[in-house]
Amino acid sequence: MMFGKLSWDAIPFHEPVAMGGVMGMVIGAILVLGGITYFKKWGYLYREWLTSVDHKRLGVMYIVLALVMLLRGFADAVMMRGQQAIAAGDNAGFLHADHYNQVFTAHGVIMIFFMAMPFMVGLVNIVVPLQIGARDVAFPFVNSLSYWLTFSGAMLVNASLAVGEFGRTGWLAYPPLSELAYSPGVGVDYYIWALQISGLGTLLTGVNFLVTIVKMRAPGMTWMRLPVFTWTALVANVLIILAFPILTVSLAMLGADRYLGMHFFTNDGGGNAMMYVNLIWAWGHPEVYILILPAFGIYSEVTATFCSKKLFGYTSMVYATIAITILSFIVWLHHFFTMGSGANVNAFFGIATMLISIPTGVKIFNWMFTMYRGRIRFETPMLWTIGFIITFVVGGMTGVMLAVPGADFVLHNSLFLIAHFHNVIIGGVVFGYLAGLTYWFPKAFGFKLHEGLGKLSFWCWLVGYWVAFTPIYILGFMGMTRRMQHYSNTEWQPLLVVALFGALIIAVGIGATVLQVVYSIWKRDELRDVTGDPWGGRTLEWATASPPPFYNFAHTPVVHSLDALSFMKEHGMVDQRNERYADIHMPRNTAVGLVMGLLSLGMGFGLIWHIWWLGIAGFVGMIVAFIVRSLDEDVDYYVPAAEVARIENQRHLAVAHQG
Ligand code: HEM
Ligand SMILES: [Cu+2]
Repeated sequence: MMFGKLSWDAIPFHEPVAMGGVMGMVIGAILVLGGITYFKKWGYLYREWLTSVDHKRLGVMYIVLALVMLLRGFADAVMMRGQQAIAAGDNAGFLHADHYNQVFTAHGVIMIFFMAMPFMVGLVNIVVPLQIGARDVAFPFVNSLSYWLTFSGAMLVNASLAVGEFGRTGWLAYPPLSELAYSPGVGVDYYIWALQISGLGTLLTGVNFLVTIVKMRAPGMTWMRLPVFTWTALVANVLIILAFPILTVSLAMLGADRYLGMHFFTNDGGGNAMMYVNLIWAWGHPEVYILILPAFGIYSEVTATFCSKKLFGYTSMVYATIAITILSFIVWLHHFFTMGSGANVNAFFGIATMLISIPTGVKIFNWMFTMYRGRIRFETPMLWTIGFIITFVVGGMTGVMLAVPGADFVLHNSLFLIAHFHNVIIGGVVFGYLAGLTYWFPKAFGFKLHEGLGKLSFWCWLVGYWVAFTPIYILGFMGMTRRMQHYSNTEWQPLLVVALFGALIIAVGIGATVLQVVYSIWKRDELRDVTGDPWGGRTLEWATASPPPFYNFAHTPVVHSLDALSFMKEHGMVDQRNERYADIHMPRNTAVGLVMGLLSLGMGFGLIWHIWWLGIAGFVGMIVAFIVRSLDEDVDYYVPAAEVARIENQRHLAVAHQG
């Protein structure tokens, strides 16, 4: 009773591969926690980071989470590539079917929900308030709560490796397979609660940033002066608000089937699995635009900056972004043309899907025309952008192929689909976020990332992607289906060996990024930037120090045009100093977000294992913590003008000192 379904059998001692992963995770955790203890950093970490409500700190914590989960998701990818490279004919490989199914499910879930999403939200957190000249987000405490809910979801997925199992259902947990009758273990329950908890965090983020961008723009920043990245962040957060409740409801209904014996999606009792498939894709298709649109925003900022020109066709870029946002809600059925909706319905969704290529094409031309006759500086963020354009165009075209219902009947569930979406998600989303990481890293930390290692990472990802996924396209045409733990057609094997080789090249790229971060921290004095504007930026985030003071701007900037900082530079307004400072109103740090996150972790774990007292205690605890927080009146304070003056003068001295 006390421990619900939990017992020692839940730990996979008999599975060497899983135990290897567990050991790795435990050793990693011990090293990190031990290091913090040894260097006596707990107090600092707690005060300055874990309880912080500063959007910049939260942004950094989101990206750290994303990079850690990238390592985990990529380890899964290499295991699958390794398995498929050898498991042909009589060879069974090293992963048995049950484990292989968990691995591809965990890989998809981790990469989308706990790598790409936190990476995006992290960049938006660091950049958007600075780009619009704000002191923080609209609801700083909610921002911290969002982070800790996301963190809690990620920890549940990691816990499933060591305690119990993860779903074997694929990353969207289609019923009837995900129903109790076919997935009686806790795997799907881990899935449901990890996504419910982190999904709530994401929804709160959506509301937070929508309000921030609508209400907190600096004076003079009209909609048509909004930096492109902030535009894309705005529509991504609107999409979150519209789409994530659908995810919540779908998972709640699946949960009701599993926990309360209901029949929404079962085979019997009046249930219908296709309702789930419709609902989950009504969330899922907008989700891919939630990921890609901010990446498009990053490419726009990078292209303008590294060509030292204003972006070609800003207005068309904004309208293209809005068009994609709207279209993204009327294409979801292209994920199941084969379900039997009939020719007319399929034709509608096929054509709607193809239409998206028009605004996307507009964007591609805008980037290219910005480069045309520009003085392009080929630093790493620009390389990612060029690599993106080349790679993404191919992914876009194979997407249009899949949007033809007749073609999709043949390609559905084949490796061609796998190649298509990795083509757009690696060449679009991952390249974009890595460009953003390099571009804004000096803003967050005050020193650049090492350029040579950044270039190495770029070339490995670019070449690695093509070597890893071109064979997957071909295998799709040869008839190989997705999610195969073993195959008997040995003709496929050579291409799968090439694909493994490609994944290993990507591994070098990921290693280069890790090394780049470590090496750059070590050499930070050589890579230091005291100007706050290392790339010749055009937008407001570059108008303040790097790292920015916690209040971002001593004086709220006034915006006179698009590319506000370029305008200031051209009109000699940058070095003008206004020495009369005023008190600044700021939010106080709080542990409530952290506490609620940990309580949600307890709640989720209790519900997964049917440890009802823990589930209830976690839930009640969260409500109590929230009420306590609501009653707390002491949530903000004023930074005295003298303190602001001290911080600002220190910075001006440092800049003057460097000359
Ligand atoms: C970095 C290199 C990557 C490699 C080598 C890789 C490899 C793979 C492999 C082998 C599969 C299984 C294919 C099959 O069903 O036969 C897969 C599935 C998948 N991958 Fe990746 N992947 C990578 C990156 C990513 C990224 C960055 C994302 C998303 C942000 C992602 C999302 C997914 C999803 C959603 C699935 C489907 C899982 C399912 O079938 O339920 N992958 N990947
Ligand atoms: Cu779609």
